[in-house]
Amino acid sequence: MTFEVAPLPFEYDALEPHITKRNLELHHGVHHPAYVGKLNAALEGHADLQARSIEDLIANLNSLPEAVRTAVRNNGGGHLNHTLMWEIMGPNAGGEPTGELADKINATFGDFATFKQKFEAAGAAQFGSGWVYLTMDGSGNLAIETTGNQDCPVTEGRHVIVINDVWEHAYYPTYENRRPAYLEAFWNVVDWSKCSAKYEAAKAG
Ligand code: MN3
Repeated sequence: MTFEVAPLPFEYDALEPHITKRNLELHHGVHHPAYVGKLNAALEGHADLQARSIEDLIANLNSLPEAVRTAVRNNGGGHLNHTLMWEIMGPNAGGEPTGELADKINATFGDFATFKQKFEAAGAAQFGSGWVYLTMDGSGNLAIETTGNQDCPVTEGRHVIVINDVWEHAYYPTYENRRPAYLEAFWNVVDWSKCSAKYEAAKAG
């Protein structure tokens, strides 16, 4: 078995004008598959590792054989991060979270507007390439965090609820160098029902 990029459940032009068709063609059609190709190349001959899920490999990164650990960290991390992001995006999305996730965001950050502001600020402040997340730990605490390159909070035992890519390739075709504009527009493509599903799954462990 080799890892594969799942098709998007919407067309490449479905997120316009927030993310252009060309931007998504490059990001989902070229960048993400490049990570998967390198991951598969690194795991050739490791049938035991190929049989595991990408979440399992990234969660247990530090117990993987040293010969493949860096390749899995970078390219497996790239596969998992992108997969998690596509899963919470959609057309006709945006708005606000509802139910328990909304309550938890309000209790943690004060209100939804403050949460968005802090998430955008964290994404803008991440130096160089990386990611910005809303995560939940094993005790149910929410936090905004960032990683560099393709590191993922799943390695640290946390669950990803909301995720955005701040590598230049994620926004340059639509926004050129204006990362803050992209971070602000991101909310229009977040499908909060999908984020709530991730929250419920995280609660279940
Ligand atoms: Mn990317």
